[in-house]
Parts: sequence; structure tokens; C-alpha cells
Amino acid sequence: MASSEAPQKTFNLAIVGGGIAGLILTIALLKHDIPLTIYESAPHFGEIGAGVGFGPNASRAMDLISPSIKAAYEKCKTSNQSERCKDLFFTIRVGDARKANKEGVVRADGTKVGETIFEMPYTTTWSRGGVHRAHFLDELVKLIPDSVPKFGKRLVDISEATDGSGDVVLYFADGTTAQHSAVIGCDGIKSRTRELVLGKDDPAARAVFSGKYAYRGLIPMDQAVELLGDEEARNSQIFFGYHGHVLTFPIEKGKTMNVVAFRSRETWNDPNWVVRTSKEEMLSDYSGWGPTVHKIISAMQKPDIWALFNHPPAATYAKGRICLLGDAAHATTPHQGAGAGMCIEDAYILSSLMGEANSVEDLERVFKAYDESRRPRTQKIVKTSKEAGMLYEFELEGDDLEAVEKNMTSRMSWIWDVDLGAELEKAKQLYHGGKAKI
Ligand SMILES: Cc1cc2nc3c(=O)[nH]c(=O)nc-3n(C[C@H](O)[C@H](O)[C@H](O)COP(=O)(O)OP(=O)(O)OC[C@H]3O[C@@H](n4cnc5c(N)ncnc54)[C@H](O)[C@@H]3O)c2cc1C
Ligand SMILES: *[C@@H]1O[C@H](CO)[C@@H](O)[C@H](O)[C@H]1NC(C)=O
Ligand SMILES: *[C@@H]1O[C@H](CO)[C@@H](O)[C@H](O)[C@H]1NC(C)=O
Ligand SMILES: CC(=O)N[C@H]1CO[C@H](CO)[C@@H](O)[C@@H]1O
Repeated sequence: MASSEAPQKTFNLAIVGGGIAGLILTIALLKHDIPLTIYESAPHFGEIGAGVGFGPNASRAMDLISPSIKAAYEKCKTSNQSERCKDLFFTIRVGDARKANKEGVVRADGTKVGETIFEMPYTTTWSRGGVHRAHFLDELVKLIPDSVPKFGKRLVDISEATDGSGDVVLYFADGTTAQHSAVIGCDGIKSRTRELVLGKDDPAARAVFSGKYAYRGLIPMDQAVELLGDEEARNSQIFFGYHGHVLTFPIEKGKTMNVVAFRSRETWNDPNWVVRTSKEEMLSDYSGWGPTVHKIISAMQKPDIWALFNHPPAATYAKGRICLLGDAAHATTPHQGAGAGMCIEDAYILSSLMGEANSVEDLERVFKAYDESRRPRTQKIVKTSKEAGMLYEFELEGDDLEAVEKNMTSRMSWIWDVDLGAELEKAKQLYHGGKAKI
């Protein structure tokens, strides 16, 4: 896909990890004619069969990187809400019966458990919505030449080349090595690259339990409509409660209702972050909740528990010729639906800066400018996402529904309405040594 007129850069990059971040970054760098190789530990590219949602300006970022990414996204978009709800992020309800009085009423105006408290609109009409992860990844893979990825390559270490070039040497678990001008770690929440950038003893090197876990499951839409009615089943809902909240939204073009049911606990000791559970265990976790949530939980197929971890803030995303991007840099809880969106923004900014670089001497300056421009916004996502989870579970503003609504309706705009063009201008000024205007 590299155009033949532009001369290739004199440097050559290694990308570690071929998830959403690694693939989008690759497509973005190829647009700038930058030679690179992806090293992926798995035997092939792959994602899980769950949904992932993108906010309005994440789709704008795709368009800015490449219309073909945006096209892949539009092709895979699966969550179609009804005409009335198409501009709503979520409809908010109270799911926990312990919030209600004897009559089942949760608010002075007579609103009952399970009924709408408020609707949370998007603040812009840019394209947004969920995709099936595996389908989206498959579409991205089609945009990458076969010569770019190398599979079965688990990175274990990185060192500086001894030939005086300043290059990095990557060491893989299969005993092979590779030499590149620089490396970008897109190796996800359990990133080895992150350990190498921050140092193994840095407490920020590894993710920590966020205090919440989630049951994830699917319900065929016909059954969901039978249980909840058309309006509630086909549109995105959040049910708030004490130390728990439940999310439902349509996927697979409205054929399936996706459920993510969250609960809180202090610690997570199982070395596995995803464990099988039983329906009984799940139901007892929501005793005290209202009939709607019980119906949803009872109907979930094949429930898994996912422990939710996130990264403590890293002091930097770059060290010498190594740099972190996506979850490797800033893995977050999912409560603002913005983790994957941040990967795309990262890829846009880093690839555009790379496009300005002429030689290997420029690479460290690119990484520095990228780090400075992306770190504050992406670390704010991790922090506010954790707060959002607490807000939905009456742990931030308590169970004062007015305060909860006020907080919720004003917390997403800075994520959705970002002016990425202006962000890039600031990053370019940092790169070229000028003082960034805030
Ligand atoms: C429950 C849940 C729900 C979410 N929902 C949303 C949502 O609705 N919207 C949203 O925007 N975000 C969401 N997110 C966040 C989103 O899933 C992530 O931000 C995104 O998938 C991260 O992509 P990535 O490419 O950085 O990492 P990953 O997808 O983890 O990819 C890392 C890749 O690196 C490879 N790898 C790992 N280690 C090595 C190594 N040593 N050597 C070589 N290769 C290696 C892995 O095999 C993998 O392919 C959610 C997250 C969770 C947990
Ligand atoms: C979603 O799209 C499907 C297929 O295009 C359609 O059959 C269905 O009615 C749509 N659902 C809603 C709620 O608009
Ligand atoms: C929401 O709560 C967070 C955390 O307490 C706070 O920083 C923020 O200012 C609140 N927002 C509003 C609009 O109340
Ligand atoms: C509401 C909106 O569209 N916000 C921003 C989305 O991103 C574009 C481009 O970066 C901005 O111009 C918009 O202001």
C-alpha cells in the first residue's frame, strides 16, 4: 500500500503486538511509507468474540489515519439502536431494589426500580457505536501486506545493538533475534515492553486490580425482547446499584443483546483474569436487585468472570528507542468505553510525527513529543474511567441520583469532543522544539 513515489525512510521499526493498537499503528505508518515488522506472540492475529465500542471522535481518528480503517469500522458496526435512541449513549435506570422505598419508588417523582432515571445523549453526531472485535480485526488484517507480520514471536528482552548503530535488538522466546532502529510496544495490558521501559521494580510496570470484576454474556435478541420489551432490549441501558452495575447493548446488527454485569470487591488473587462461573453464583451476587436485572442475569448464556485491571500512571511512555502505545502504555477499565479509542488516537499522533522524521537521529525526539502530548490525556482516561465505575455503583456521589446525573452528563465531552487536529499541531510543535500553546 506504500506509494511508490515517496522515498522510504532510512529507519526501520519493530512493532511488538498485533492487537487493535498494533494493527492500526501499522496501517498508519505504512501510509507514511515507513518500513516495519510486526512481531506477534500468537500463531495468528486474533481477537475475542465480544463487542467493543468507539466514541464519536475515535471514528474521526480512524478517518484521519485512513479512510480504509473507517470503512472497515463502518462495515463491522453492529450496535444499531432504534430511531428514537440513536443519539443516546445509554439510558440510565436504577437496577438495585435496595435503593427503593416500600412502593418500589427510587425518586420523589415516582420513578420505580428499573424505570428510566435519565437519558445520556452523545454530544456530537460523529459516527460511533460498537463493533464485533474479531470481525473488525479481520478487516484491519486485510489492509496489511503479508510480508509485515511475523508470528510465534514472543518478545522477552531488548538491548542496544553492539555495532554502534544505536539500533535495538529484540530477543524472542524461540531463541531468535531481530535488529531495528526502534521498537514500539503494542503488547497490551501485560506488556513486556512496559517492564523494559519502566524497569521491573517500578510499581507502575504492572497492572493492578481495579476493584471491579464483570460477568460477560449474551442473550438472543428475541428472548431479550420477550423479557424486557422492545425498547429496553434493543437500546443501550445501564442499571445502577450499590457496588454493582449492569450494562446491556445490542450487537450483531441487533440480533443479540450483550450483557456486562459488574460487581466490586477488594482484591483479586486468582492468577487468571478470566474464570468460568455458574449461574447460581452470579445470581447470588445480585440478590437484593430488582426483577429486571434478575431476568437479565438468569438469561445469560455461558457466563465468564473478567477481573478488571488497570495501569498505575507511568512516568514516561518512552525510553531511548523504545516506546509504548495502546494498552501497553495506559490500560484502563472499560467504564467510559474509551480504551480502544485511545489506541487509535495514539496511532494517529505517533504515525504523523514519524512522518515528519527524516532519520534515525529524529526517532527519540518523536517518542518524546508523542509521550508529552499523549500521556496527560490517556492517564486522565484511566483515572476518570475508574471514577465512572464508582459513580455507577453509588461509590462516588453516593446514591444521590441528582448528583450522579449531574456528574455523569458532564464527564464524557472531553473524551468525545477532542480536536485531534489541534492535538497533533501541539505534538508537532513539541517535536520541532517550539513551545506548545495550550
Ligand atoms: C471488559 C472490557 C471491555 C472493554 N470495552 C471497551 C469499549 O467498549 N471501548 C473501548 O474503546 N475499549 C474497551 N476496552 C479496552 C480495549 O479492549 C483495549 O483498550 C484494546 O483492546 C487494547 O488493544 P491493544 O492492541 O493495545 O492490546 P491487546 O488487544 O491486548 O493486544 C496486544 C497484542 O500483543 C500480543 N503480545 C502480548 N505480549 C507479547 C509479547 N511479549 N511479544 C509479542 N506479542 C505480544 C498479544 O498476543 C496481542 O495480540 C475494554 C476492555 C475490557 C477489559
Ligand atoms: C438493526 O438493523 C437490522 C438489520 O439492518 C434491522 O433488521 C433492525 O430492525 C435494526 N434494529 C433497530 C432497532 O433499528
Ligand atoms: C464528578 O466526580 C469527580 C470525582 O469526584 C469530580 O472530580 C468531578 O468534578 C465531578 N464532576 C461533576 C460535574 O460533578
Ligand atoms: C463535536 C466534535 O465534532 N468535536 C471534534 C471532533 O474532532 C474534530 C476533529 O478533530 C473537531 O474539529 C471537533 O471539534
